[in-house]
Parts: sequence; C-alpha cells; structure tokens
Amino acid sequence: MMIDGILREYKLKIDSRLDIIFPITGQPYDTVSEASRYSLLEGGKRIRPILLLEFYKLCGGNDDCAYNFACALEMIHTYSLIHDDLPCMDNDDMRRGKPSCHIAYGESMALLAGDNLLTEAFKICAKTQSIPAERVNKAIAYLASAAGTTGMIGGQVIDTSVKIDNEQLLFTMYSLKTCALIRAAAVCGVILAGGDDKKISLAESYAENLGIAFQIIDDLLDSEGEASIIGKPTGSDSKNDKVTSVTLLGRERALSMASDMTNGAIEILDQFGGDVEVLKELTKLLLKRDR
Ligand code: GRG
Repeated sequence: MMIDGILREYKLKIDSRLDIIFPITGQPYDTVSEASRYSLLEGGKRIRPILLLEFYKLCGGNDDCAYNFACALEMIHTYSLIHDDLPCMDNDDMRRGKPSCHIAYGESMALLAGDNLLTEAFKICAKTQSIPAERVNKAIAYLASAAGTTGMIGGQVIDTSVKIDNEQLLFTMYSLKTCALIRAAAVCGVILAGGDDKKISLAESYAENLGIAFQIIDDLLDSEGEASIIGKPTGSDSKNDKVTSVTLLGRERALSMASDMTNGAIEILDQFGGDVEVLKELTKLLLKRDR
C-alpha cells in the first residue's frame, strides 16, 4: 500500500479509539468532555500516535496493544495546542481549521479541557493491560518527563519568557518544546515493545532530528504557508515578535537544515535493521508538508 493509504488507515483507527474516550453521558460536567472532543477529534495529522505505533511494531509489538499510549500522546499534544492558543500565550483564534477551543467554549472551559486531556491521557496509559506492567511504568515515566519541566513545558517557558538571541538557545528551546513529545512517541513505542537501550537511544536520535526538521517546516509555514491549508492564520510568530529558525538563520539556511536533519533521521532508521519503509516515507513526507 502507498504511504497515503497507510497513513489514512492509521488515522481512522486512531480516531475511532479517540472517539470513545470522552463520552457525553448527560452529566452536569459534560461541557468539558464536549470541549475536549471538539479540539481532539478533527483536523490533526496524528503524527505522534503513528510514530509510536510504527516504533512499537518495528521492535516486535502487535500494534493493537499500544493504542492507549498512542491516543494518550495525541491527547497531550492537543492539550498543549489548546493552552498555546489561549490569550495569555499565543492568542490564536483558529486551530485545525476551526475556531480555537477558547473561542468556541470560553477561556475557563478551554483551560479545563486542556487539563482534562492531560490528566485522562495518563489514566489510559496506566490502564494498559496488554503490555507487561514494568514496560508500562517505564513508558509513563518517560512520557511524563517529555511533557513536563524537562520537556515540552520547559520549552514553552523558554519560548515565552527568555530572550532568544542565539542559535544554541533557539534549538535548545525547539528540542524541548517540539522534539520532546515526538521523542516520547518513538521511545515509548520501543519501551512498550521491550526494545533494548541501544534501540531507545537510536529512537531518541531519530526523533531529535525529525523534531527539529518538523519545527523548521512549522516556522516556514507560519511565515509563508497558505492559511486555508494549514488551518490557522499565518504570521502568528511575527505577530508575537517570535525569534524563529527563519528569522535567525534566514529562509535558505533553515530549509537546508531541515533537509539535513531529515536525511540524518532516515540514516538512523537504517540502523534498526527492520522494516523501516513506512517510517522513512513518513519522515520524507513531513519535510514536504504544506500543513
Ligand atoms: C502550552 C504546555 C504548553 C505547551 C505548548 C506544543 C506547544 C508548546 C505549542 C504549540 C504550538 C507549536 C508551534 C508547537 C510546536 C510543535 C508543533 C509544530 C505543533 C503542531 O503539531 P502538528 O503539526 O499539529 O502535528 P496537528 O494539528 O497536525 O496535530
């Protein structure tokens, strides 16, 4: 099957599982489930869950067992997008092709929907029965570190409160804000399948390369992409006076770095010694993406 078909099939399976996580049950607190569903269920590319499932399979797992973690990654990612769009952060009114969560549900409910997605994500990870408990525990700890101070939150703190005036600091911030969750996707896939330390370390290096390329393309799309395709207005970075790879390196150097990082990621995949064709195609596709 061609890569587009494989990704579409993954997306359908992931979406059908995400769809049952926040049922509307006639309770007085249903609004937070509605707001969580609103942001979670439409428009995302599902890159992180797909990476987790592919790395899980690459290391010998049967992907049906890993869907709780795959969904959890998408939930944590969606929480970060909801909070990132709030007026106290980037103040963006559109996300995934529709009004941001706080525009549709108000700021307090958007804050709670983000909290809800984060909390329930760890609940479904902990409820994973089909994988040995020590692997589940190790993966939860890895995911928590990637989402917390030493990962995505740490990156967001640097992004929102530190003056970024050099490349080293910019890429440290990207490594935390963007790469950490992508790294968690790849590494949790390996951990859950029982992969050894060498494979964990290869997955980390792969994801670091992919994550930097991914963020550079995100910067380029924000500066010159097509808003109707991306699903949110462009120019958010310049509106917020953000230093990005495009402003610091210039368009050409940024593009060539994204291409080098993509090639680096693909070379690392070859060291796994298994079927990495889907991962390779996905990695290449992300460099060429328009949304
Ligand atoms: C608020 C805790 C907190 C963190 C915010 C992840 C993040 C940090 C902010 C979101 C905005 C941003 C530019 C993040 C960098 C990672 C990134 C490029 C996210 C967009 O991910 P995609 O392209 O989005 O996978 P979809 O909608 O396809 O899932």
